[in-house]
Amino acid sequence: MVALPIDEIKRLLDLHPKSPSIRYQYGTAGFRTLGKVLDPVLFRVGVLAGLRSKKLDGKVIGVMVTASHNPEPDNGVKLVDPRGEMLESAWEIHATNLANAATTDDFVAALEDFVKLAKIDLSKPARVVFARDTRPSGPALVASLKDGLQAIGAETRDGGITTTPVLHYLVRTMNTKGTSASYGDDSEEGYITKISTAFKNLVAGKAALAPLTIDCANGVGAKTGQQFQDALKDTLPIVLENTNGVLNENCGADYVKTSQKLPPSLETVLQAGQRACSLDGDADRLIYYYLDERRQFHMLDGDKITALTASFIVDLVKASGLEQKIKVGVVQTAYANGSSTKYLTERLPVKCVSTGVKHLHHAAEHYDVGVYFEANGHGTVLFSPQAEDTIRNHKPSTPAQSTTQTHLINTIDVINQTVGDALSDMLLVEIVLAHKSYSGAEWDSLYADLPNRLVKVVVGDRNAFKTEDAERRLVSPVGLQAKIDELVRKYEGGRSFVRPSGTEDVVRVYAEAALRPQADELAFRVAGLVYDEAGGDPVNRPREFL
Ligand code: 16G
Ligand code: MG
Repeated sequence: MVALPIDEIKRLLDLHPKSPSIRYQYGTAGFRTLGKVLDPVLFRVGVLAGLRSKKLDGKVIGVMVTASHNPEPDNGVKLVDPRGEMLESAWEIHATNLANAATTDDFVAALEDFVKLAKIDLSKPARVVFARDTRPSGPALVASLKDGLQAIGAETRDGGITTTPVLHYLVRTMNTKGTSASYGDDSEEGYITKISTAFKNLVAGKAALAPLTIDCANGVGAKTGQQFQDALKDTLPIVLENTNGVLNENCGADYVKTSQKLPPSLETVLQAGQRACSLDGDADRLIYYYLDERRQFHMLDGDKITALTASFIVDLVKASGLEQKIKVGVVQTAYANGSSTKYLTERLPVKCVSTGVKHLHHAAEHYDVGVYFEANGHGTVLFSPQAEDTIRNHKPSTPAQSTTQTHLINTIDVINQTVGDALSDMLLVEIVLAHKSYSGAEWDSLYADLPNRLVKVVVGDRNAFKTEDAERRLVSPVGLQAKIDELVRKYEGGRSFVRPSGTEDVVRVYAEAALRPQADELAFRVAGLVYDEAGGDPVNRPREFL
């Protein structure tokens, strides 16, 4: 029996003491908080990643150090499972427990219990690949992570500074290397080459694409964006903006989606009619937009990306003669605009699940081809292994079918199936626009978004808010849902729901209605109900919560 290297763990852990006053939680997006308090967490995550790999017989586990779209002083860390998917949820609680062990002895005791409980064979090897985004707190946090990995004796690979989706790609390719399920070459160059080659194949013979402006959120997407720029050259002229200012400040996908505005830095850059898109800080979210002739801003969010790309894939499946064998379905969350859900349900099976990538990803795995995007721009397309085989082995009966079959195969390669990938998704969008000869306005006209509004309410205890039906209804506090229903009935096209955030200590209120002022009013009135319910101080009640 191989035992835990207790002395080595203790020696290194003592270098990363935990403050007794801080409680950490492995939430929807891993651990995420101020970068300066994360040092002890990174060490412990290193140990846990090693154990996760041992548990899975030495398969490579990924660790990404990022806080995505959050402000620059924040940071975070999340684990990636062997196929490039999020850490199995059952382990989240163990991550939380280990991160909160108060002293070195407590940590070692918790570790020993966990190894027994999870039946981890410590004689197995541990292999971990890690990467970080561009945050200033990154290098020190990675150093702490490396101590944790050393303590558990893991074999490591440093993926350097790269996007979250590249790290997920590395995990998958390292684990499938040399097998029939090989996902590509296990390097960043392999990633760029695989995707850009498929892109070039798909736009060959189409009219030249107009330049595309990318707002890089001053994040790591600028680096990967540059690599695509070099690989694609004139096939897709790329203009990179917001490449080295303050991360996520007044720019990026989250800024655009939340404020429903153009990043101010693009105001002088973007011409009317020209399309542009924003990435978030770790390049796993994508929002498109354009200005019309009157320089009015129009946003094309995750829902519009679903509508565009899902119909493209459905058309290719049909044209290849595979309609009977391959069913395409869509996964959304309650945040999907009501118009998008209507548009999609008229055409395809659509499922609604709770917020968070892992819920969407798992639901999408149930279709032959599952297209999922959150309205915030995070998403991808999953092809089941059987669907992929069917597509690759299909015997076309006409030259036209053969062409669309090749298009489908290239589409599979352009997509990063491990996780939402802003740059790969962006290229997929560009392919569809090229194939359909759509401008941004034509794409936008697939359906008209219902005006909507998202409001945050600070409450004493967000855990008092519990939901059901994919977060569309509140079960607790008791009685609040009935009040919301009563209010919603007064608004034409009204819909509203309330859920506790998984990443911030707030409750979120979403509302939509046929007209802009009504959507705003409904959101604020529901927020008022939440505020009162949570015992908010009537004197300081925000004025807009009517
Ligand atoms: C995290 C989730 C994202 C979700 C968001 C909701 C992952 C990798 N990311 O960023 O999918 O939309 O949280 O945040 O799962 P909220 O719970 O604060 O509204
Ligand atoms: Mg992100």
